[in-house]
Amino acid sequence: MTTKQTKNPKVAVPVITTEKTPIAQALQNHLIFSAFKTSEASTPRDWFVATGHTVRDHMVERWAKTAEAYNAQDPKRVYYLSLEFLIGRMLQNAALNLGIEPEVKQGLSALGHKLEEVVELETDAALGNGGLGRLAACFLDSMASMDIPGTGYGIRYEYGMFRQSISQGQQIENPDNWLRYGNLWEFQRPESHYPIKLYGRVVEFPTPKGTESHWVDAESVMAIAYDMPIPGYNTETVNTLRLWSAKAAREFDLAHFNDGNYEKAVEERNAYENISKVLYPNDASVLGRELRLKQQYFFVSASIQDILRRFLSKHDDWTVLPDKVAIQLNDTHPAIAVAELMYQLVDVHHLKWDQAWKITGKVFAYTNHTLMPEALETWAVDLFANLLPRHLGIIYRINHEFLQLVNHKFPGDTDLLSRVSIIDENNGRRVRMAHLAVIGSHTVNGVAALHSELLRTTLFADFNRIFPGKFINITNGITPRRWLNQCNPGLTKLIDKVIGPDFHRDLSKLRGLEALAEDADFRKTFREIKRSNKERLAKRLEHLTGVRLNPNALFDVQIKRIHEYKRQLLNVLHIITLYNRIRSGQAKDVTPRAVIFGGKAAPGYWLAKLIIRLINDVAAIVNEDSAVGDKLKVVYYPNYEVSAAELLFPGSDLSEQISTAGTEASGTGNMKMALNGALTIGTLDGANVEILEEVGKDNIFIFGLTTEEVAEVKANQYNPWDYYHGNAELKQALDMITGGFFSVDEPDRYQAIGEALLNNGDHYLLLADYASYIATQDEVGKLYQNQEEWSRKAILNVARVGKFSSDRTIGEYADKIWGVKRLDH
Ligand code: 62N
Repeated sequence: MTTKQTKNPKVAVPVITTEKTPIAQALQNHLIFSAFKTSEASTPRDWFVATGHTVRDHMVERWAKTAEAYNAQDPKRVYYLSLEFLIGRMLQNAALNLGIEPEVKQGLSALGHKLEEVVELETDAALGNGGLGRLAACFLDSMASMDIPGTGYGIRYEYGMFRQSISQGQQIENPDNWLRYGNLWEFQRPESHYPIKLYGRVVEFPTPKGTESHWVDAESVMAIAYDMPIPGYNTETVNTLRLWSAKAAREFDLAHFNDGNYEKAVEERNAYENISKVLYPNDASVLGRELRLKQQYFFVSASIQDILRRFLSKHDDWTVLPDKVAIQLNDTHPAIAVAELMYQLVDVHHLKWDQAWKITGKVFAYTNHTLMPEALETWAVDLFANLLPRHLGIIYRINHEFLQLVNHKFPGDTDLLSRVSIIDENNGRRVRMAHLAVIGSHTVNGVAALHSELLRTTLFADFNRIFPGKFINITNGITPRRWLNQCNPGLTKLIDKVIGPDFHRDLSKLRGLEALAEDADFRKTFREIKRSNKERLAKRLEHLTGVRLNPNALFDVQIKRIHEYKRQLLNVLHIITLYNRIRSGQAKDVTPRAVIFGGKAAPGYWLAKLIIRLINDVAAIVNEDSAVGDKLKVVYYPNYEVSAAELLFPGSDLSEQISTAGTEASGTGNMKMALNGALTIGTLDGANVEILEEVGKDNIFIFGLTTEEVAEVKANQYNPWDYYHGNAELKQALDMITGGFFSVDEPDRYQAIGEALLNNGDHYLLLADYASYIATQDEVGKLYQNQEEWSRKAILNVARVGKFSSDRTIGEYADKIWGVKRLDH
């Protein structure tokens, strides 16, 4: 028992700490006091509630202490602004990070329950699309684990990423009502709320000190904070993810209510509260909808107000702000923050423009995640002017001063001015958010070495001349807690046993495994673990799809969002090629393969949905063909999400990372696969390049054109027909798709795929890379027949990918961008 002083204590109130309560006891108490059930009446979900509360109690004590320590030490803090945090489930991760997983397991088992079953009852928090959102979640874990004072800011979407089901081979989208049964991990903070202005107009007032701008006649919506604890691994630190929810400033319009017009009375309220209703499920092309800009401004304005309130509670000198606050922009989605900080400093706190701009430029840094032109956010000036009139004015002034600077540095280069302007004048006047982010930030980083180099030489080449040194690389990483410890306990225990626990703090220590690749006994144990992970996966797949996989087959896995550039279709062409070889008797001793796909298509991305349908149509034919048997199976894992990934990565043998060189910024699934002992078949794209550097060329299967070669082929009038006519297997596979072999009831179903690949220029060069891919897949199949060699290489992969821990990544952000230090407890 400890004694805690409250502000005005009449008596000192003793606080009973969780240390004193055995976990089994706490579980039973919570079953009664939190789930309100007796043991006899309890359902499995009640045990989830009891377990969640028990683990949560251990977290909140440390959470409060962390907040106190930050408050007392007032260190520089980092704020990670992101429209997406794809955190998945919390229970097991929290228990693991807090170091109480074994006790929770024991406690449950003493009461007749299994932790593995209890954790399955938690709904994923799917507040993100894919890699970008998951990266944000890994970063939160690493910041907490490294005692870095870091806070995430985002939106508490009422509906997260849609849930995918597959019906007659096609994707069906269902709403993700993740809060239906409540959320154990969130704490509403009604005291932390801010008004957010929208619409209205700007009036200019002359004052003795110059003109003042006032944003007037604006509408207002409230942002209410919900906090989620982020426990560090093996440390006392528990950081915070603060998510904003929209609430109408008044419940409803009483005038309408009194008139008896009840619908009208709640309509307006609903319109405001829709701001935090649902995550946009587009992950590669921007729609330009007003509601999306509202979401962006809503969470950015609330976050900046919150950050400044915290700063002002300790300081009154604004020049100190950059010594206390670092703000990271996760892509351009929160880039309006640059204008919002200027608005707060100049209009609300009355700083001079020049001083405010100096401060702003020292606070922000921006991470770019894509080179794809269709994913670069721009807003029509008219839409912007209507919703955020004052911010458009601020952006115009930022732009004006920036263009003056450019003109001074490169006099007379008017083309350059129009290329770098924040306003694109060539497509009906649009605000380019990436330009605002670059100009308003002191540092801009790409997410893998190749990607960062391409940023400097292509997308941001002009800016790199204007701001030399601003553009750096920080290669992505993944948290080893979730992506090794938690999802692969068998492998983790084995590693613990042979090299000791140091790798938990420093993943590069996995290098200690290298020598064991030569040890036949070790290889055997390693294979047995992989085998049991594959059995676990096969069991789930059979339950979900009815397709039964042979765990002896090579599990060939491609799990990621569906996109033309990621080239799931190239994988399909390989499957059809194998199928044709088997049917024609050319594949007598082919390696049995199970090809597994998973991933969602954006609901409006018609061709991506057609690709899903093709995969399922091909699967239906191949899986039913008695001439094929166990040699080839194809399955689609429905509703790929974080919790599914935790099952899929450990159960994979082959990692498909086959995007066209120069298109995938980094990839992070590639890292998760290698860490769990899968070999990669991949192009020299994104972080694959660095995985190759780490594991060595003998332990990875690289194929296809390089980025330079892609550019060259495209410059020399690439003609996919040449490849089609030049390769009989390719021609046969494509003809089967377009000729209706896999869609007899509707022979034209896949015409559009033929069009994209042959008549529309095959933008992602599938045909150019086909032969190289097939030849490399043949080598993969051959190697798999030598299980000793295969496991030797797989072990070397595990041993050599320690670089890709997000702890390393966050260490680099902390040193090179944020200037923040680890906190002492
Ligand atoms: C991924 F603005 N990006 C990269 F609405 N984007 O593709 C991957 F259109 O290579 C990286 O490894 C990963 O980031 C982490 O750096 C990504 O996931 C999105 O999800 C996204 C979401 C919305 C938009 C654009 C992109 C929008």
